[in-house]
Amino acid sequence: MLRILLLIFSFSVIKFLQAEDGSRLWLRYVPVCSIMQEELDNRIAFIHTDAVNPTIKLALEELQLAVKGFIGKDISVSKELKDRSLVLVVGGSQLAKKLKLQTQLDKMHRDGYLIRSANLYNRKLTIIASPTATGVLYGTFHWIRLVQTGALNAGMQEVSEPKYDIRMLNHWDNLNGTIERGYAGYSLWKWSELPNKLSSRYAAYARANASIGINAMVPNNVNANPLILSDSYLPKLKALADVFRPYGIKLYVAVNFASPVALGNLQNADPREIEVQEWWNNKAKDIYQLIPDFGGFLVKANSEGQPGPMDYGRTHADGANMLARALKPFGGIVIWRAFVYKPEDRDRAMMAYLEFMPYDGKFADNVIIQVKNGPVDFQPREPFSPLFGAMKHTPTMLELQITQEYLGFSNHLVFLAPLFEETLKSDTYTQGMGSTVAKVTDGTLAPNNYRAIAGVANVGEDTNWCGHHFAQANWFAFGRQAWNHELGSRQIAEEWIKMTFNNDPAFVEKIAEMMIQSREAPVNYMMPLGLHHLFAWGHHYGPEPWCDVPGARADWLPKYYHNASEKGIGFNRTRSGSGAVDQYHPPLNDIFDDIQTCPEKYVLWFHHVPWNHRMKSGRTLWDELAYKYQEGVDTVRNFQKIWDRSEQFIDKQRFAEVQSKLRIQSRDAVWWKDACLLYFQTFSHLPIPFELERPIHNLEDLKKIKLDLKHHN
Ligand code: GCW
Repeated sequence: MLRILLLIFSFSVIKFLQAEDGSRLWLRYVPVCSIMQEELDNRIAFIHTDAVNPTIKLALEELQLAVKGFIGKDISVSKELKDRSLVLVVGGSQLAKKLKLQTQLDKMHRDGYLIRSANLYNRKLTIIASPTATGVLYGTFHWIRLVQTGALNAGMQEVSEPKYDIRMLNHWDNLNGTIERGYAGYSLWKWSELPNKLSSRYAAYARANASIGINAMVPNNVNANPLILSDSYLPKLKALADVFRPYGIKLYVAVNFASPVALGNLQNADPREIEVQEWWNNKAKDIYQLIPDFGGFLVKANSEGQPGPMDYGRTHADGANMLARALKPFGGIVIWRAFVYKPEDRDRAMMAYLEFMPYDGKFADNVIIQVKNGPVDFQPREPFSPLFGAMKHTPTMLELQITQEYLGFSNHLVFLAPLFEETLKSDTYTQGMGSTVAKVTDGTLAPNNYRAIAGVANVGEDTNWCGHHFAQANWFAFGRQAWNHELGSRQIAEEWIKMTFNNDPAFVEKIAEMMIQSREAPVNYMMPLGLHHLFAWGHHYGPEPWCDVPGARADWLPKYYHNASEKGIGFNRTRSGSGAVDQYHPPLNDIFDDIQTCPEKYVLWFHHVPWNHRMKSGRTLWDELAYKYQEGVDTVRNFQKIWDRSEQFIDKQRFAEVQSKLRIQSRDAVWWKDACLLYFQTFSHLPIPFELERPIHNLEDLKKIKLDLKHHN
């Protein structure tokens, strides 16, 4: 008893001393409650394994660190199987045979793991087993998570396998250290110091990814600088790959399609030219010589000014297949992005589908098409991209945006798991009811060679990695959903809160509720009912629905999307408009086409709607719009109350930092509401319903606001 009291005392001192600046993310190994302490004390005295390699070493170290944090005890690594051992078992090892696990491991996904408590040979054992060392590392982190979230139980039997093989982060980091659409400081990658000096954050980053199952990354921007493939950069890439490897993370690179011109002095980058092909073949050889497990190329081609095969009259398939051939002998793949929209007189939302469908089935078997969740561009809410499920003979993968380009940067608390979940669970109907985006990308409905998912990263040099403490939850959620898209957002939120803040049920409940609501809140205070792209020119932070830049591409201006007039508002994508509805599989095309059946959350995405149109609530469209904006503002104000009431549960620093960001978010929400309502009112000529709060800004003043927020590129 005395010992426990002493331990508790020393833990509180440790807790007191430890700065809670967010740098430890969800990997905070703090003392657990006394029941769990006893349970752990009872179970873990040693760690045993017979397979020692760099990855298993990491798992051992992580366990030692965690147990030390949880119960203050140093556990030793034992060469033999002793009582009260935590046993790490890799497929193919003696131990796997001895413990009779091999048959089960043979049937499992290579990254999968099982965790089991057992009494074997009269010994109490906790087994973490996987066909591979990486899987053991994932299992280890999961076991730690179970302890942190209070979910460890004595008789447990858990088997877990990933839904996607490639769970990838795309960094939009430039070689000069800035990050396109990054809001957490400069890039983590110090290109000028590499390969000789390795920042300690490389391994810390890899560890955080491994803890949530992320196993692939692209360090550089898809608006790619050709230099990344130059002879001086390849050793830098190798140095990063070497750090990431033991954590099970494969390195990929974003490439500039015109690299042979920029680096190889070739006349052009035409994929039909033998010289060009040879240049890529040789480049692939050079890369694999340094990085034998290199993953492959990510390509943004013929999009927003990037070069591509169409510059030479060739197709996406020609371009992708040339690169695919270069990588094939080494097992690499090409991830070719579908984010394309030529400056044409067509609906931008239709462009990717129009451009890619003709090449369905024409891509090499080591090419996968990366499609953003929605058909336009990571807006607060979009319907899913109609390419999902439509491409029957070409694997597609989902690209999500973790960084909050269109969701208040790192100032707004927006938990993205519900947005990701909404996309993954969207029914494409392409193979009958239940053909969700998840199922058309995870191999369930089409035997994909590559089952992959990507998220645009939100990490940078900031001490807390993501700028906003709650933005860490989006990195976490992406990893958890990439592993298992069936996990509910609520469960993910609760896990994250328990690991990142604390386990108190009342606190967890309130904060989880707040996080879940935080997905709809910005939709309401920025762009409710299917509105989209009302953002300011040059940055995507504040509202500028009135924005007009002479000479700018029409589809870069908000008016193109909202079409507000005296008659009404919204983009007519029905059959009487752009016809985009027919890119969706029946019955969705008819559902979206008919204003009576189109879900109201998408109504202004698909329809141009009269101001006095009756909504399901019985209100007119104008009133409903005003109500939605108000609801967004009210929700964020309520977040402030929830947070302020939770002070006792949170360390000082993180409490104050989140509190101050919530104030910004509240002010911004009012800014958005006033800007949009006052501007749209110049068309509707209708009063803001009198029971709602009155605007506190003048439209003319709002129009003068010009934030000095550069593109971040
Ligand atoms: O979301 C838009 C961004 C660009 C980005 C582009 C893309 C990397 O505004 O900054 O460029 O999409 O996804 O390629």
